[in-house]
This record gives sequence, structure tokens and C-alpha cells, in this order.
Amino acid sequence: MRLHYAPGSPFSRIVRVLLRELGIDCEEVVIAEFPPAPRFFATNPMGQVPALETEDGVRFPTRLIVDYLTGFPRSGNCQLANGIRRDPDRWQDDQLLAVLLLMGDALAAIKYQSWSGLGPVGENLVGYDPADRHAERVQRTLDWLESQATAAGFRPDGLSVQDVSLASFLLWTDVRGGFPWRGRPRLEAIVDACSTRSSFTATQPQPWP
Ligand SMILES: N[C@@H](CCC(=O)N[C@@H](CS)C(=O)NCC(=O)O)C(=O)O
Repeated sequence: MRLHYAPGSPFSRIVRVLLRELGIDCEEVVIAEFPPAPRFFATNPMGQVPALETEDGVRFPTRLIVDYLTGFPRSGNCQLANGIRRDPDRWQDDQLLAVLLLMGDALAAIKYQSWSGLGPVGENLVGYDPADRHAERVQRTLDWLESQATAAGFRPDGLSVQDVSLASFLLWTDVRGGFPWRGRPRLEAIVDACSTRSSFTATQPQPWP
């Protein structure tokens, strides 16, 4: 298996953390230029990382990679909760992960709109600023996530993919100019606990250039 990743990418970090928590051997290919060069569209037509080359094809986006990796047999000392759902009927665990990944997309959209430095190019026909809408979406989502979590995580049976995703996104905002997510004690406890794990310290985003 070969993972294409960018060192700063929070989506890539989710996958890299899971590989380490699950003890899965995988070659990691760093993509240094950002955005990935045009030739990368041949690997992922979205031109995005992460992308995981596997025996039967290239897996992307992040959700499909997570599905694949969480299906691997786990070693005895693995602390990651089994699978994405704690039981097959619990669709709410799937929903949590889906919403977390959408929140990551919204956070990235806010940051890139700001970093691009681009302003209005015409009349505003929708009557709102998409970045403001994304920011409100993220704030409401964080409130909802706080209501779904405990200080020990989103699941009672161990570190979950949902915990890893939350921490990857929020720690990324902390080193990329910030986003006001703190003040939610359960989310803070989850992120702080994740940040000290060896899987997280080994995959820290590179310093801001
Ligand atoms: N929805 C995608 C998001 C992946 C994503 O946004 N990747 C970023 C890096 S964090 C990227 O490759 N951006 C380059 C681009 O959009 O051109 C997923 O779940 O994998």
C-alpha cells in the first residue's frame, strides 16, 4: 500500500494517525507542492490528498480510506475502537464521522478563501458571504458535536475514528491561524488527549511557511 499525503493536510493526518494506531505497514509518499501538481489528477481526479493505492485500486476520499483501514485485523495492544460503528445498527456513529469530514471541508474552505486574499468580483447575488456561512456552519456543528461527546470521546469503547478526525481538524486550525473552537470542555478534552498520543506527535503539520 502507498499513501499520498501532504504534510500539513488534516485529512491526510487522519489516515496517518489510523495507520499508526492500527500498526499497518504502508509506504507514505509526501506531496510537497501545494496544491498537488496537475499529474496528481491521474491518481485522484479531485486532485486532493489523501489517496491510498491498494491492490484493487486507489482509494479516496478520506472516508473510503477510513472504511478500508478500519476493516484490517487489529493487534492485541491496539487502543482504537473497532470499526466506525460500535454496532451495525448504530447509524449515528456514521453520521458523526460524515459530519466531522464535512466540517473539515468547511474549515478548509474558510481558510483557503482567506489565504487566497481574493475579494468580490461582482454583485453579490446570493446576499451572503460563503466564508461567513461556513463559519456559522462550523460553530453550530461544534456545538452539536459537544452535545454528542463525552470528555472521554465520542465512544465509550476506546479511541474512535471520530475522535481522531475531530482532533486532526481542530489541531490543524490551531497551527494555521486559529479558529475559535475552544470553550467546549468535552471537545477540548478529546483534542488534548489525542494531541499527546505518539500517533499524533509523529504526524504534526509542518510549521507555517
Ligand atoms: N473531501 C476530501 C477533502 C480532501 C482535501 O481537502 N484535501 C486537501 C488537503 S487537506 C487537498 O488536497 N487540497 C488540494 C486541492 O483541493 O486542490 C476528503 O475527504 O478526502
